[in-house]
Amino acid sequence: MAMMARTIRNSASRRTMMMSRPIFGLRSMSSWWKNVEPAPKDPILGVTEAFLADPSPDKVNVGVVSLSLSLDLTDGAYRDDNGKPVVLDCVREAERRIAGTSFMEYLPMGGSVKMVEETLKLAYGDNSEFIKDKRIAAVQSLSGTGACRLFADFQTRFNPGSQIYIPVPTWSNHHNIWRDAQVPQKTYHYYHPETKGLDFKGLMDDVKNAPEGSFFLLHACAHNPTGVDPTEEQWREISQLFKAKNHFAFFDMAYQGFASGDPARDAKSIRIFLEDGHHIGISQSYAKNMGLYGQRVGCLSVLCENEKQAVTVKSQLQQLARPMYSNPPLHGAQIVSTILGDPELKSLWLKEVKIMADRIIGMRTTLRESLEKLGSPLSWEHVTKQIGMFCYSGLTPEQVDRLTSEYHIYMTRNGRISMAGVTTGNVGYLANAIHEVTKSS
Ligand code: PLA
Repeated sequence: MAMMARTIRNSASRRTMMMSRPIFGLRSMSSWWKNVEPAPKDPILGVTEAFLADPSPDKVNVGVVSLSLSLDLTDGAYRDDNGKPVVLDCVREAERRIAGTSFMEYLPMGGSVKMVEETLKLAYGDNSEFIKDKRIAAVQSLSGTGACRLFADFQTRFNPGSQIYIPVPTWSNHHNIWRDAQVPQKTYHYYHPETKGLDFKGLMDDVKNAPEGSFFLLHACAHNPTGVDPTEEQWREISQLFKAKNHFAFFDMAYQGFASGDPARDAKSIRIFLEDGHHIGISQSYAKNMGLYGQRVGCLSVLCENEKQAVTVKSQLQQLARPMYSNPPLHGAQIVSTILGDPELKSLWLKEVKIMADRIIGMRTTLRESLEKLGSPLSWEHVTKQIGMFCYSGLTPEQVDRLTSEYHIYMTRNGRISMAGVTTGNVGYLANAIHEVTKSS
């Protein structure tokens, strides 16, 4: 007892001594993060934050232009015609079937084998010889972003010093992903501001002039932010030139099904490259086409020369994942494999994807017609020509700022409108606001 009291006394006095003694060579506690500057706001998700902070009342009387309506057309999150987020029926049914599962263990580092198998069929085709021959190294990824990042890390580890060619413009996060993976970036021409279409000549020149064996990032369909895709014929020419130059094509396919309403048709670019014998990489995501945004489920695949190489490459992809997040999440993968593994649920999913894509296509027509009816002096043909979730409107950053400050309409400052947020109810309000800020330009 006495010993214990002594020990406590001793340690207490030691503590007092330490506290009163100046600590040389150590920073004071508050200075550890002194040099950290605030990160710049994300050009997409930062705008959504601003929308949520807007105190303007959300008066949902739509089409009546004099009323104030608060509209978020920033990120590509699908809404139904009432402006509500959508959980697909096939997802609801899959969740019902999964409910009560006793499996809550870790998935393997490469994720759900069943989910990956089904996902590869969507990109490479149901009867793909590459799947049969086990030539594809594939792992479940943290949605499309995770797949791109894993690939960028793989590129830098096994092709150190290599660069990536990225289209102008592109999804803003592509720059962050390859930057953080320490891959130097080059750009290639893609969008032609005057024609509001594809700068095919500029693109082909850049592909031709890039050093032999360069890495290129391609949007498989529904290019973000422009909504401008090459035609089938143009894809064939691009593929041929890639072949001649021995370039590597990495396809980001974040919107399969959202361009045409048919996932097989939207994979056409990839199928053309496969027919031509390219060894490509693909990022796939179920965020948009299954509405599984927050589940973070996707897939990274790399087509290899043979099965042995695919096994090796997969082992290295897993090796990259292990120290980062160890293994991917289970629930979203179970939803996807339940849907795609059941012919009935799969056909329900295909129907639901088409409904989403068709609603967006319909809204493009209504937006264009509304602007024309208002007597806009500008051409809005591109609104219906572009495809996918986004309309690259041609609005200037200043015009976007006016839309936000005067009409509470939020979108990215590059003039990208998420058509997924446009509804029968708000399209009139949107058209009027666009007309007001553009009529004198
Ligand atoms: N690739 C492209 C071309 C994308 O547009 C997006 C998402 C992703 C990958 C990543 O999606 P995922 O990780 O959720 O699967 N682009 C959104 C959202 C929809 C975002 O910026 O994160 C956009 O509004 O552009």
